[in-house]
Amino acid sequence: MFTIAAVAVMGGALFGSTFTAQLSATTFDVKSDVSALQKIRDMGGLELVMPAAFAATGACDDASFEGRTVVDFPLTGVSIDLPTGLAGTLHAMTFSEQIPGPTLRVTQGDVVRMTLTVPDGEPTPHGNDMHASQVTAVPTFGAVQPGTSKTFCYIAEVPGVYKYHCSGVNVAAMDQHVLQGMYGIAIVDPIDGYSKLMVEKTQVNDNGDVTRDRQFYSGDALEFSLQYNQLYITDGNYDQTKMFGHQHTLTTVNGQALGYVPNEIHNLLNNGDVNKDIFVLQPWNSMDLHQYQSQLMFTPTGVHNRIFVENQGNEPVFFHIVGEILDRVTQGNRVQSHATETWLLGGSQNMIVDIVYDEPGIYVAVNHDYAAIYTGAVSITVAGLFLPNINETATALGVVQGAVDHGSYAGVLGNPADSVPPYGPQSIHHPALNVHCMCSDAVAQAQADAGAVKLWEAIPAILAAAAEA
Ligand SMILES: [Cu+2]
Repeated sequence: MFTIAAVAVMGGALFGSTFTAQLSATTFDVKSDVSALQKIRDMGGLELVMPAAFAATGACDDASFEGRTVVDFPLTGVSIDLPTGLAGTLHAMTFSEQIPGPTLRVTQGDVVRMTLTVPDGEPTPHGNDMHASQVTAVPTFGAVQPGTSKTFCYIAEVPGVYKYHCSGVNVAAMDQHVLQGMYGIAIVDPIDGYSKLMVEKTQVNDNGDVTRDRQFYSGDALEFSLQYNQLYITDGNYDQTKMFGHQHTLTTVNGQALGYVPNEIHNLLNNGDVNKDIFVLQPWNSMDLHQYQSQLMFTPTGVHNRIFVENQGNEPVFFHIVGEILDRVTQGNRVQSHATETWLLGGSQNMIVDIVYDEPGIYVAVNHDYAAIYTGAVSITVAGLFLPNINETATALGVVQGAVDHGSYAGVLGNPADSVPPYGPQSIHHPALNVHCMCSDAVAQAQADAGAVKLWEAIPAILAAAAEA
């Protein structure tokens, strides 16, 4: 059983030094006593408080920040309802009304100025722990009460991909807040840029010998980001018993189970019928689902892809792309592998996968744990112009521009906006984006305002115009 005393001990172990807990004598069962969390909330959380001398931790006026670029990163901690597609409504907790939260992108050496605001009326305080920082956890990540905000600053010293997450109410209920949606990533680009990519190939020489033929690609890349997690829910609420047993309800990628599979648009364009499914699992088929309708990811062949991957969850991710070999795996600023079939990410672990798709086709990124595959960890990328009907139909429709011009269907349908991180100095820009996210209508509209296409409006309008002509 999980007692407050146990939480305090855990906190002590986590933070490694002395602290005073407001609660000392009281112990109660958090799992079964629903009033326990309320008691913690009423007192403003378990205060793992250090002396006031440490109050300046994370302050933004540090002399070492002078001469550096300061990047603001505002977040709002807010509870909203979102659909899960397969398990009813999720009573989600979010950063800024989206799961995952907004992606921060900075260059190594920049100062990040993070402000977390919790609106009045939000039923619980929230916190924020950015793994890209190296700022003492206590008291920096303490609870931010409803109706208040808190700012801390740090230098992003080490390049890589880093999780950020809600730290709950001074670490109490942190599991609930994270697994109900409060997580995101920070990408810290290396100060000297990304290395060129080497891909192992072979060739037959003029004299008939088969020899190695290494191919090199510039550090510039077409970029995607994939964040893995689980939902442990009953009736839309976090179910801690399921979490303790690692019995997830759904496996999510960027907040959604099976969010990157075909939908009825692809059915129509490729099979001529919205009801003729291309793939065995298409739970987000309808255009009425708007930003929640599943979308495919697209890339041309022969182009350097850089995928930022984070395991936000509570279970391992065996990252594999069916039909491909991961050409390079980087963690932090160190290459871990040149070519590997699968790479294991433990909880709160990340990597950058570099890959070049050589052949046109359908490639499926999975967590190669069958329990994860069957519950949602399937994300499809179509490389090149593989589906001739989509090519013909979609190019003729001209939703955005011609597919042929770009060597991928992203030219007409766009890539899902939530699969593409903010651009950095070495990003190859996507020809178009479509509105897609596990997010509120306001966030979806913000994507549209930034240029992403609402396919659920564009496709029917174009089809109607085509029928009239
Ligand atoms: Cu929270």
